[in-house]
Amino acid sequence: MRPFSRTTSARRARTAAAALVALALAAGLGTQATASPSGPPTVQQWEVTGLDSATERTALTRTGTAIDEVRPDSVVITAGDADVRRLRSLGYELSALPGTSAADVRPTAPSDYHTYAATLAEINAVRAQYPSLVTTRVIGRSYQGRDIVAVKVSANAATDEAEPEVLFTHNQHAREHLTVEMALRTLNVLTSGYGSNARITQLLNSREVWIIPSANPDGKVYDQESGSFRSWRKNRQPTPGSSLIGTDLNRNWNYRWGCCGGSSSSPGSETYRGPSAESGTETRVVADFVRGRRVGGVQQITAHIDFHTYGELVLWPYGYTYNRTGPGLTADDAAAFEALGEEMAGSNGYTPQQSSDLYITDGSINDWLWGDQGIFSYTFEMYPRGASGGGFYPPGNVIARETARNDAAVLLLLEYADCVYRITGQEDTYC
Ligand code: 0X9
Ligand code: CA
Ligand code: ZN
Repeated sequence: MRPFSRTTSARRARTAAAALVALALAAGLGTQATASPSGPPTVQQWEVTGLDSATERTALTRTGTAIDEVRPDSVVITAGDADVRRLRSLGYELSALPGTSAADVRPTAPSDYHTYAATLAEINAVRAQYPSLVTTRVIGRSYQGRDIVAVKVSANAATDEAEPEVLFTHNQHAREHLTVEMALRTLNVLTSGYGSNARITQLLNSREVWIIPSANPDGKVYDQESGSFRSWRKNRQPTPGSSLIGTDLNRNWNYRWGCCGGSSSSPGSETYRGPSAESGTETRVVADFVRGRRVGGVQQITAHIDFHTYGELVLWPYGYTYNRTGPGLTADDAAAFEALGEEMAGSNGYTPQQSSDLYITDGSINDWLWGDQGIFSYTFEMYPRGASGGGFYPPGNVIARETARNDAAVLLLLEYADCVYRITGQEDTYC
C-alpha cells in the first residue's frame, strides 16, 4: 500500500488563526420548542422579506435561524409558531408559504424515498452483485447506535491501492432525503458502468471512491418514519445540561468552529454548533474516517462533495468568511475551486458560488476538509431550486431525474481527483 503522493497540503501553511469572537446570539430558535396550548406546533416554511445581501442574511442566521432558500430580495426559512413570534418581535417581516406545513408535506409515498434500513439493504444487494468492485465498512455508530457505513467502489475494492480517493457524503441534514437517493444512484452508476462504459471503467481502475450514504441516520429515521415528515435538520443527540435535542452537524466541524457568527450557541437552534467541535457523535465518526485516510502522512482523499438539498447550487469554501482567499486558501486554490465548481455546475445547471455568497457558516464540513485536510471540498444543494418544487420533500417521481442530473458532475470530480489544479493549467506547479 503506497500513499497517493501529493505535496500541496504539506506545502500549504497551517495558520493557527486566532478565533474571532462570536457575536452575541439571540435565544435559540427551533422547531422542537413550539408546543402551543391550541394543539401541536405548526412547523412550516415562511418567506422573510426585505433581505437582499449576504450580510443581511447572515444577520438573520445570527438569530439561530437556518435559511432554506435564498431569493433575490428575501429568504425562505422553516419555523414553528414561537420562532415566528420571536422573529417578528425582532422586526422581521414573515409571510407563510402555503402548502408547506408538515401536514401538507406528503406529496410522496413513504416508499419513494429509501428508509435507512432500505438504504443498507440496497447497498448490500449491490455489493453482492459486484463483490470485486464494492466493499462496505462500518466506520462507527450514530448517537443512537445505528451503523454509519462507508461504501468503497473501485476495481479490486478489497485492496487499498495507491490511487487518488474521492469522498461523497450525504444526509448530514436529516430531512434532505434526496441526498441518500443520490448516494445510491452513484453506487449504481459506477458499478453498472464498469466493464461496459469505457470512462467509468477507466475511472474505477484508477480511483477509489468512498460513499457515505447517510451521515445522520438517527435524524433520517426520526424525520421519515413517524408517519409524516417532521422537517428535522439536526442529529438526535441531547445536549448535556439541557432538555433540547440535536446538533447541526454541518456547524460542528473542527475548523474555526463557532468563529464567525455562522452558527448558534443555543441548543434549541436549528444551527446549534454543539458544546464543542466534533461533539456530534456522527461528526466525529466521519472526521475519524477522513483522518484515517492519511497514509504515510499523506491524505489520500483529494476531492469531495457533501450533498444537501435544496437550491440547485454548487458551493465551495470558505464558508466562515466573505473573502475569496484565506489562511491555507490561496488565489491559485480559489481559482481551481472556482474552475471545477463552474465546470460541474455547467454539467448540471446549478448555480456556482462561494458558499458565503449565501450567508456565513462556520464549522461546516467543507471548511474542515479543505482548511484542515487539504481536500477540494464542495457542497451540492440539489433539487429543487425553490419551495414551490417541494422544498425538502419533492415528489418521488423526480428522484430518478434529479439524481441522474449529477452523474456528469460526479464523473468530472473523479476525473480531476488526481490533480485538481490541472483544471487551471497548474499541474506542473502543484501536482
Ligand atoms: O446551511 C447549510 O449547512 C447548507 N445549506 S442547507 O440548506 N442544506 O442547510 C449550506 C452549507 C454551505 N456552507 C458551506 N459549504 N460552508
Ligand atoms: Ca482500486
Ligand atoms: Zn443541508
